[in-house]
Amino acid sequence: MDMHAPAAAAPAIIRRTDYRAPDWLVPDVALHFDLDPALTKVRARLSVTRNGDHDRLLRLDGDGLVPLEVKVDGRLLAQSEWHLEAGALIIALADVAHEVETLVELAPKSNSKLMGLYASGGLLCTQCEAEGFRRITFFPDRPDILSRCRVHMVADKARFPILLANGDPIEQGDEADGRHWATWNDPYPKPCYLFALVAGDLACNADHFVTMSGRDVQLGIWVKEADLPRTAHAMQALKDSMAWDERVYGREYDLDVFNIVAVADFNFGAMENKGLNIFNSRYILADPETATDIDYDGVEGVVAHEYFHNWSGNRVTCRDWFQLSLKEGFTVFRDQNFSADMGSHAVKRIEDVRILRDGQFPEDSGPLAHPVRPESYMEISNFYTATIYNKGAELIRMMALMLGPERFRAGTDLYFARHDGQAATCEDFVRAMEEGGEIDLSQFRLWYEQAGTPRVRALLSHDPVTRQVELTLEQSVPPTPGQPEKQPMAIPLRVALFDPESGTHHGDELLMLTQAEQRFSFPDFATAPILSINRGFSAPVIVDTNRSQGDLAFLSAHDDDPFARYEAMQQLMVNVLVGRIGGQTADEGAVIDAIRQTLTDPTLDPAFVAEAIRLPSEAYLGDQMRQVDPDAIHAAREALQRSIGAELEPLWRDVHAGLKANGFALSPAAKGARKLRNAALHYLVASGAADGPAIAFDQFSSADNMTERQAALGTLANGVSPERVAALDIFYNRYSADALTLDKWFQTQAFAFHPDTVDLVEELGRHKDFTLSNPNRVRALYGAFSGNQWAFHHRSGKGYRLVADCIIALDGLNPQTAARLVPPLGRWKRFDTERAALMQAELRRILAQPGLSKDVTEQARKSLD
Ligand code: 0A1
Ligand code: ZN
Repeated sequence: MDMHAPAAAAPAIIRRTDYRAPDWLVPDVALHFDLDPALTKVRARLSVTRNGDHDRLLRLDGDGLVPLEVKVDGRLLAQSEWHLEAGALIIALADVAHEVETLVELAPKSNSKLMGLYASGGLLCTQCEAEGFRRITFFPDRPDILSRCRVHMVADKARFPILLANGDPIEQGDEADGRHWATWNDPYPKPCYLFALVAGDLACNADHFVTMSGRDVQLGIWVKEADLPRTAHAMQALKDSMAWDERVYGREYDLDVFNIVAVADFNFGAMENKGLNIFNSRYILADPETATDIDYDGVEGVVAHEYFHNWSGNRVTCRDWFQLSLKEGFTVFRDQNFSADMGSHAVKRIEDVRILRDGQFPEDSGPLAHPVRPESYMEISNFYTATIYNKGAELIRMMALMLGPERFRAGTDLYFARHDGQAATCEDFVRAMEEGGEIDLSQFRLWYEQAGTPRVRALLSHDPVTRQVELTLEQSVPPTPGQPEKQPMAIPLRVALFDPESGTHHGDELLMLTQAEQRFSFPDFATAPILSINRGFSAPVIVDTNRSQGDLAFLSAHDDDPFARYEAMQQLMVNVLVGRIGGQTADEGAVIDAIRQTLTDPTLDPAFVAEAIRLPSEAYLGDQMRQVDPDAIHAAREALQRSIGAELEPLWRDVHAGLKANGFALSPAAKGARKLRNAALHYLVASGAADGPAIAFDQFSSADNMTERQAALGTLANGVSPERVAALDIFYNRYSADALTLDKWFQTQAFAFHPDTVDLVEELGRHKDFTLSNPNRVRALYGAFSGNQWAFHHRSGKGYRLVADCIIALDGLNPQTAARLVPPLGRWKRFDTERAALMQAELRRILAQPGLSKDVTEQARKSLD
């Protein structure tokens, strides 16, 4: 061994404060693709202009590219006239404007990272966000360079009859040798991360949309011919999104065509490339046979999200990647409200808060915590996080709440008008809100700077003599990596004070908590009221209160804010469970009564009831404890579930039988009924009733939709009945040819509360249908498994080893997807010393791998701190 070999260089850290305007701009690009999976030639002609008075070299980013030709103003440069530096092409240019041309060759079919130009199921497609364009051609790959782009593609006509790119189609034609070509032009200057092309044998679900100004836009959803019948829901979602953005934000679509392509291999959910969105097929394809209601909602939400990016992301883009939440937080907020308008506001809010608590709160309290506008990164792909997306959306929501609808709209109008065609910052957005909405957001800006979930302690006291009610609020923001000290935040809290006699309140108030401790007085209360706080989850904080179980039971029956009502019920359950886990004999009667009361209240929407009666997840319970004890949590939760099941058994039977539908429908009412019916089945089986597995098996076999079929399968998968094995086999045989549905078979087993889950996952990792090359399959098995707290944290450490093995094996193929599996291993500080040591050992083993990617290195290193 060479003792002088340098240690693997630490990946460079990029800092927000190092931002500098670009040295060279690229107003126009012409790209020529000679497409072939084995060897694609890319010729790029860039018009470059010097930005300011300087003599710095032109630097065109590249990742794994070798220039076969470099020309400046038509002249072929000698090798000595350019050089490569960390993959980038460096050229000295004399004047203020030049034309630079490069030629490179790519092998899309060997691109397993799924970044840049790659092959998926016979298609050629691209993914450029965040830094994939530099894997296609030499270019200043940063979002503040906006270029008009023209794309010319040539390919074999039989294999790739459809050629799509950004913008509008211009021309197409045939060549003599069985090849054909197409030219597309995108008139809107855009950053290169929004570049896309697709070539393949695709069928189109074609439709159209007439915009608010009367323009007719051609819509196309492109999939494999056999999948066409599964595209109707996505098309409806697209048209609904287009109409919604006009109605709610005054935003009209701007090109003559809007295309969506579904691909089977994709690292994330979907991508908002200008005029040519590329989707993970799981967010396009849906039919009752294979998609659950959650899948349908996912399709609707993601189609809307990508469409909404046309304004919040594309027309106004990000100056640098530290501003990622500018487009993502705002766009998530927009898609959440769209979905709420399409279905139930109450239920959507509950679902979104659950996603935040399950995904973002743990991130914010762990080693990977970062502000919504981060200060530094090694690999930007690691920052497509729940904090940037979901907490970012909560920040926009708080501003919208503080401003009210009209002033918020004035703020967004100003933002779009002022920054259209620009690369903007989070600060630009906040300033537009301040000016358009006439509000001072100075202190609110801390939400972008400080990581960590604020904690608010709320104490209510009542003086019967003065009839005064006093609410004392204290806030604290926990230390997070690099931020030991925090300042008080501006926290908008919606509150109401309920009269326990009448069950009503005198109105909802918005309190602004801006200091570390603050008192609010309310006059004229004869009796002590009951506090309803953080109604609608007005701020993404953790609230501790001095409310009794009786107060919570009252709110779970009377609160007129659906979120607060749900929350009271959850807190009631958490108190019992955390008490039990801590060895106390907490009374479960209040929980059972509240569930009975909720189930039998005819005024409630079944979808809301299903949410309200659901026990908090094991992970959420873990978050409420000083140290997570996965076995004790599991045992306590299972025991409570069994009691609820047994005590209310006749009710569960009634609900389950009563909600059996006569034929499938996708209306909110039908979806709500299925949700509650599945919850009833779950409790019925949990009760231990002898016929439970048979009833589940019957639902599994007779269902005419995947929502009921998969729920029954999931319920059976938790147990050890003979029906479990039968149902899993039937499911496999029926769906093994359909990748998205087979994912559910893997996922259901990885999620199962079964004593042998960890061994089953190991076996499934060797199953003939398991593959590391498809990110959906990897997430279905290992992603789901690492979210199964009880199984993943198996005392033996085997769960940690399985996930670490997967990360190591996957890193060489697809580092982005590998890196997304690291965070669960980084939660070791929350566990006992034995588990913590096992998790740390796996992180060290990962870090010891030679040639480890920057993606996994960053996540694993930070996770060990
Ligand atoms: N902008 C997309 C997310 C996305 C990010 C990176 C990707 O490449 C691997 C793909 C998609 C969105 O918010 O939907
Ligand atoms: Zn997005």
